[in-house]
Amino acid sequence: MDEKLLSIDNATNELIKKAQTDGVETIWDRKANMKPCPMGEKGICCRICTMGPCRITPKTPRGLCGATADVIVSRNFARMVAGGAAAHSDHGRDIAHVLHMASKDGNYKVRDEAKLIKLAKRWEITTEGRDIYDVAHEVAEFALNQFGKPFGNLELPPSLPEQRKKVWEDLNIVPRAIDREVVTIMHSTHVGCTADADSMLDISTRTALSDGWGGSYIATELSDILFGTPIPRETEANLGVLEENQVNIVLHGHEPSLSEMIVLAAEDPELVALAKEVGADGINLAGMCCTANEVTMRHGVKIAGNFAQQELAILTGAVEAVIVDVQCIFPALAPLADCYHTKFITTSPKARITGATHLEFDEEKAYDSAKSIVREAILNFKNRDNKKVFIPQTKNHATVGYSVDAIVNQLDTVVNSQIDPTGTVKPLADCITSGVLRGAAGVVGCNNPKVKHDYGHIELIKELIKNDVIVVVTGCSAQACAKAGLLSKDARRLAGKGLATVCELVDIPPVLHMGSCVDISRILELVGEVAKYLNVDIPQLPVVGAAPEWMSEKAVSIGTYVVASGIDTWLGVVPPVTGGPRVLEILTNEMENTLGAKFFVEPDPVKAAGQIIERIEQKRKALEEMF
Ligand code: SF4
Ligand code: MSK
Repeated sequence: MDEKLLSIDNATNELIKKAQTDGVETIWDRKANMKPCPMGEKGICCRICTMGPCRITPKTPRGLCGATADVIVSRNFARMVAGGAAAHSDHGRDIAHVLHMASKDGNYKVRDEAKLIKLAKRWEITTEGRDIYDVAHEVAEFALNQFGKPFGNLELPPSLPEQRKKVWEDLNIVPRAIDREVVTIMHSTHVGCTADADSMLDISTRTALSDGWGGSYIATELSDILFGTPIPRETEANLGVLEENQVNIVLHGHEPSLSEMIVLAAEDPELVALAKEVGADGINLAGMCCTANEVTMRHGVKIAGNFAQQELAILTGAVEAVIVDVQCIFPALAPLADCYHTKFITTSPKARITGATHLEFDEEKAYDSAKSIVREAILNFKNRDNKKVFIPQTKNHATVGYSVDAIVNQLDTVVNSQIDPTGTVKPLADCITSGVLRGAAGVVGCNNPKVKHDYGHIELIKELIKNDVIVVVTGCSAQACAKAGLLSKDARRLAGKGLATVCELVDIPPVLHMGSCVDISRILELVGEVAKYLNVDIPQLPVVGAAPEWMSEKAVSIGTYVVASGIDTWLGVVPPVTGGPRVLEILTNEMENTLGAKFFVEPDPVKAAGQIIERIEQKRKALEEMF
């Protein structure tokens, strides 16, 4: 591997070169010029009040108010959790509002009635003899109440093992209403409130749990009800999926309420005809970041790339529009789009960006709204400058869409044949207890230019599957795997003997695509169900989490709820907490005593894989003694 290359992905390196030729900048140019603040890196800069900013140094060990390094670091950490939990959960709330407006003749419909009924029963909502949309609206209202109910705790999903709940009860970290938890962090971190790192981290953990087992969980379940529960599908990934003779539209962001409508609109005969009229062969949709995961797992829409590649899509000169909603969108896309013909279209009042074309998506008139957005893209085809076009030829095949239901069904049909389907996680639990699979890893999260693009994800995952650890992926990690061919069934050749045998028998790739960032709730559900089946608590399972290239506040919330769920988590990028010795001690050591899991920080993915395998083997040993 050429050390000077910024990515392990050819398409990315080719387009970084094109950026130089075209005289435009990318995230990597800005990274080269940026001098990170050493205080910020350690988390010891406080801007909470205007007596500061206060920076902790040997000469100034306390802020003006007397806050210590640990107080400042823990407050900064808590605010990252609040930001992440707010983003995920507000996404969940928006989907609940969409379910609330769903109707038989409307734009949004119920696509998975069975899942709706199951959820209604769980929430004790009457289903018998009722119109399915009346049930849907009551389910939506119940979900919306989880955000702001004044009393009581969050309704926790049944996949949460009782033992785990007890741990949270004993630590007093069972989440209450989701908004309340986020607000509690903002209040507690205000000047003059919490000044105790231990307590701040407890509050952070409770808030993160309201995201993972609350807001994100709601986002996933209600999206499945509205848009269908994913099943395995074939697709392709990388910027090579863009087409020279088609109107290329890149869908980027997170919430499927927009992207689902764009998918429908792009098939509208009127718009397909318009595309032909302007000289294109058709309309080609490609996804980016989590929107890519949402639309590929439900429709097989091709994946253009992950987080770090968003500018590169515009750099191909072949994209008529980048349509975005919320989260993970570079403001840099606006000035970059000006250098090409691409229309950069924002659609959400929550994420307006200076320089972008804002076409607000109106959920009340979702289909018409989506059609006008797609029309803008089509009409822009005539402005494409062929001299500026370069579409890399790199793309790979991938199988995507492994929801929990899909995994259970797949195991059932193959392992038990159609004669004796269990409809449970028994076959998976058997593979783990027997040792055919050594364990499982959930590898998730973003790209971060502190790490060679995609290297952190791919090296780690290759090592794990080689050692018979089955891997499930979401977010930008899933797209890295799709591009690297790891989501293809052919990738079995890279797996160890046990994993390869299971993959062969069950007809799955060694790395399973489970969806977007909010769909980490699917991973929690799967792990929770296996633990319940074996009647153990989650930390007893040989299961780990990893975020090798994480960058967002959402990732901080995710890491925290994954650890609090009892799953050891490896971070490939050092979090801004190293300036707080007490905070560091709790996160990387003491949490194991209280929550049964902790954070590990290891930037080298090969070393991280070694540590993960060692940890998994320790847990296996204990588990084998039990069974
Ligand atoms: Fe400084 Fe305290 Fe204000 Fe933070 S809250 S800026 S440490 S005075
Ligand atoms: S999109 S949070 S860059 S995974 Fe969910 Fe990707 Fe990270 Fe955004």
